[in-house]
Amino acid sequence: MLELSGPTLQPSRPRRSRTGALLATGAALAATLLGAASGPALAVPTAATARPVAAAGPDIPVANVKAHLAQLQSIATANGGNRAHGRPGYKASIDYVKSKLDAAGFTTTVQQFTTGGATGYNLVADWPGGDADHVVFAGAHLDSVSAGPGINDNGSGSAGVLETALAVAREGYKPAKHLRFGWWGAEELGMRGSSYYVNQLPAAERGKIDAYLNFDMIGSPNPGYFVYGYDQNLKALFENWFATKNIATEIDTEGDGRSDHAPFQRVGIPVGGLFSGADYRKTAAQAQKWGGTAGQPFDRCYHSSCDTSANISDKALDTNTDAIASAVWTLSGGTTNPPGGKIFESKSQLAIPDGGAAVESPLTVSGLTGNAPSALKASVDIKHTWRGDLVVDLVGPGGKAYRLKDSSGNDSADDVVATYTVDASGETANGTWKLRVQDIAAQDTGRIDGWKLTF
Ligand code: DTR
Ligand code: CA
Ligand code: ZN
Ligand code: ZN
Repeated sequence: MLELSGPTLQPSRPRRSRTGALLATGAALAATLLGAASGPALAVPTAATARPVAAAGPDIPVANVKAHLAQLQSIATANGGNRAHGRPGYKASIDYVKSKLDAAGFTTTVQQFTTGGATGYNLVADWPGGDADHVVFAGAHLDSVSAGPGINDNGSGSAGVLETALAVAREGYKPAKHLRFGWWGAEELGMRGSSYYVNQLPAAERGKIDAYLNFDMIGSPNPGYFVYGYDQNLKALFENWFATKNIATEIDTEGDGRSDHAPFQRVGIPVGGLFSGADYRKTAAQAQKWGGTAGQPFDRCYHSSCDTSANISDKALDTNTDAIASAVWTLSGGTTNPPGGKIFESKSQLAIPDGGAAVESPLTVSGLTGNAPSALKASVDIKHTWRGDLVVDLVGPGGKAYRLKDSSGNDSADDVVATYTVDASGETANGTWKLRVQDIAAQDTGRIDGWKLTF
């Protein structure tokens, strides 16, 4: 008996009559096999109408946000200690953020302008799709002061907005409204970059922006939780989110006109945003509700050389970034497909080499959002004598193999017609899935007749 090295080597088995094997019907076999899976034998769920559900924002891993801050710190360190307008560290910061967005599939635009005798750069990134007449816009200034690396002011806001944008791509999110993200230059000179952007924007385009959300200092080491109070709906959106986290908020009264929301507000665009505090001192009452140190500034390194990657409250950064994601998802009105509604099927036949290499039957999944469900159903129809020869795997778009069936040398029954349930929540739903089958023992042969996935 020729055995191949493979998933598991089968002990030699006595030859059996090819016609003498007990042939069970597919349904009875599936009933037998479904001990390995859940759900009724061969029950193929009807394609229930997918009921869109409001998509809540994902939790943004703060480690990802801090990784961006580490990059911005490295950039400042390599460029004279800052990322200020007109200095090489700023352009390097723009290049970093742009590279991440380009790789994630955003349409990016770098807008040049001149101020203070130097060239400045704005970076605007559009997520393809959504209603172009209704734009949800989130932004942050990317420049620092020349005195330091500007990790809290405003690497924190820039990184929080960046990671939210990357999460949109990672989740394959399909917003109803169009999503746009911006990183502004020369804010420290007086909102020069964002002012240039708004001034250059035709009135018709300004009218399409339903909301501009600004994030300037969201990781202050002695943090407060301040919400912009200019637009009542956007204020309430953030206040309600923080209330679900049992975090009391205050209205930001320090920042009036002091960041990049101001140019948008001046032309009548609804603005909102978050702020964790700068050089003002935390009161005893604020320390009572937020923790931290009363009598000390929210950020003692504001506009100083010590505004480094050590000058960050991870908790404030994490909480505020999750708030950004929630606001972006909520305002853009996207949906995700509920599990159990969408079926993708391959009816292609594929011969399985006898005692040979594994074969793979591909199946393209598209039009879904987010990740696959934790109870993804894979239904297979494999005609093959002596099914004990077969090893069957589901391979996700990311390349991970999920074992559906091991070889079982003495299992002399024919055919594998079964539905398996796998936790594929680590995979994106969209992409090319594969059914991988290997016959690891010579003599008995067969083919894949078809297979399907139910999300
Ligand atoms: N203008 C921002 C920081 C900032 C935003 N709101 C306030 C209020 C009080 C002091 C500073 C700020 C900057 O310096 O980049
Ligand atoms: Ca988080
Ligand atoms: Zn500043
Ligand atoms: Zn700032």
